[in-house]
Amino acid sequence: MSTERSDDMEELKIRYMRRAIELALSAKGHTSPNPMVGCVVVKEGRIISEACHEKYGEYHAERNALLRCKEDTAGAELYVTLEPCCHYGNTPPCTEIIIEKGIRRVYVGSLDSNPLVAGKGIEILRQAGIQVEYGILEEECRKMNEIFYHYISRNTPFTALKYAMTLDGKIAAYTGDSKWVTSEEARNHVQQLRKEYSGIMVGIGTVLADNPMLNCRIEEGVDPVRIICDSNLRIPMDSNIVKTAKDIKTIVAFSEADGTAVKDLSEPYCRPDCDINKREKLKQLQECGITLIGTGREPQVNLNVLMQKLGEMKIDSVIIEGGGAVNASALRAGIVNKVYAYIAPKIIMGETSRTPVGGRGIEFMKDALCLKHIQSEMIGKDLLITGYIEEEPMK
Ligand code: AOF
Ligand code: ZN
Repeated sequence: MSTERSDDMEELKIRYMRRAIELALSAKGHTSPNPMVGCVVVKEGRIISEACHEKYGEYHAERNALLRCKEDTAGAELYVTLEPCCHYGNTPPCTEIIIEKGIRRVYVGSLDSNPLVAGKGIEILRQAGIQVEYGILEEECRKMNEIFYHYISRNTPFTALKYAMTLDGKIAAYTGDSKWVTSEEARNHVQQLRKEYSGIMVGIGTVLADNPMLNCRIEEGVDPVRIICDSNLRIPMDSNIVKTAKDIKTIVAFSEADGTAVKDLSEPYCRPDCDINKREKLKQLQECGITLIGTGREPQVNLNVLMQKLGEMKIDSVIIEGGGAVNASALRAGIVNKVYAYIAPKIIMGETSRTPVGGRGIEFMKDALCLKHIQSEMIGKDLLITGYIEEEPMK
């Protein structure tokens, strides 16, 4: 084959995979805890069908594309952003329908690290005489499913810390006024993130100070599960969170220090030495539709225990939106994987004005948490810096 021709083919593969990625991303916020996957079927240099995995529990991208195809698929090529599955889950294996429909060649973006698949999907296709090539736009395919790749191998949520601060590192004026640090564009960007993450977590301090809703206020948005870290059950019964808990799934995580314990949602949910007020508060919160998670007898919510429990509840990702105390605890506990820092070109001064991460802090610069794979972009007038943290608790 001439070099020119093979260059053209490489270009085509990239073009079709790019289209498959686009399709995958169109289902953002609807597939959790499954990955986003897109698929394109090509015959004689023409796309004859395309689809994505639209919703958790429903058909996968390949099955959708092949079933919806109006033309004969025999001898066609299939582009898919993730290795086709070969197991019976909510749906039958994609490898089966790919073989059945006479596909000649399969191009895969990234391998699936679900232990039920992990290379076996490709092997089965090859055994059936189908040519398989993988690794096309691999990095992009992996990155778009960073939540899935984390969750499938650890069973705890992929966790991001998000904050917005001024150029001099403050999240509010000394009076506590924080409306607004960043521009409308940046705040809309945060709404998009809320659609991508299954859970949103704040500390009780934020609930008491701002009385937030923590919902997703964009068109076709999906509300994340709200998670409040409230060691001593201080959340007001008339707060927006409690008042809307019947409509938006809400979890309150608390400390079982004085004998409180929630085993399940039926009584008795307290140990005999539980403080009577706490017992009453738990009952009231439960009646409002709130799920209660006790994380052990330490005085503060144990974030590692909480993450395990959230993982068991199929919450594959959490975005932490402060305040400073929870942010610091999360970093100390080593549960933060990614940071989104929005920086507004404003200077507000004030020694006592609050900063995004509180806590005791570190003693020496050499102990700083360092981020890697840093990226930056302007969102309107504000700068967004993202980066990843090694999964190790701080000393
Ligand atoms: C694919 N194409 O579009 C997706 C795949 O419970 P199930 O049946 O939905 O299976 C979920 C698993 O299947 C998920 O963990 C991942 O390994 C794979 N997802 N595979 O071939 C798709 N969404
Ligand atoms: Zn599948």
